Amino acid sequence: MSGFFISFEGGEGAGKTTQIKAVEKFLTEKGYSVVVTREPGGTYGAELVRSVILSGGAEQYGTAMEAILFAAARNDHVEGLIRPALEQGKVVLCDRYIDSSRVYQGVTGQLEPDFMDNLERITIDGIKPDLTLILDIPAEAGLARANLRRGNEIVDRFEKETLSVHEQRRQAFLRLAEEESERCKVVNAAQNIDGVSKDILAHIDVLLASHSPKGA
Ligand code: Z5A
Repeated sequence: MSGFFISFEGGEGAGKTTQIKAVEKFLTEKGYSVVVTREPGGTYGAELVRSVILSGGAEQYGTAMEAILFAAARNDHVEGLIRPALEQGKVVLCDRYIDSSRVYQGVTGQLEPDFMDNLERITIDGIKPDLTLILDIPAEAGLARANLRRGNEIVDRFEKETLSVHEQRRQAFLRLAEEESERCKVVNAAQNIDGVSKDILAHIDVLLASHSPKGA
């Protein structure tokens, strides 16, 4: 693998999509070939699964089934888009990845750690991010941003959950960052957009200093 893989994680409205655009511009200007993608989704099949899950269509089958659907979408995404892009020396910027499954299905979905670990191992087959940026913001503030942006559109399967569940997820992301501190960097996402970008780009500079993809 000669490219880089960077994932962006955090709760609703943390600013992942906004910051990915800034990072894409920064890296493209430096001459990197950048692929922006998201989960669930990123390939034709995974986008189909996305609409089933986020509409709430799979909720009736239980959390384990939803975890399996996220994993199926992820496997298609990894093999159809992420692995080939990394092999071509590209930089992949992904809006959510394994840590979202660990937090949403594993922690707040209360699925067995062994089940989650095995599912992840089989699904990603070695494709782990080089850097994961965890955008941290109090759940209430993130939801307020997401609500403002959504306007009259209906809330999705996960947004509709209680504030306390959203806050548990925030704490779970922070614990994960402590457990995998080499890979995961926490960024204060409650700052203004430029302040968040500045902190993110500082982490990316460190990554660039230690790697040099073929495509650059
Ligand atoms: N999910 C899961 O359960 N398991 C999994 O394995 C995976 C996912 C992969 C996908 O939702 C859902 O699937 C997600 C988890 C679950 N739960 N939900 N809901 P999604 O992709 O549709 O949505 P999201 O990932 O939660 O993203 P989001 O709500 O769109 O938030 P965001 O991308 O982090 O934020 P944004 O769109 O960049 O910004 C939101 C608004 O805030 C927007 O108007 C911005 O202009 C504004 N903004 C952004 N940054 C700032 C700052 N710094 N200050 C002020 N305003 C800002």
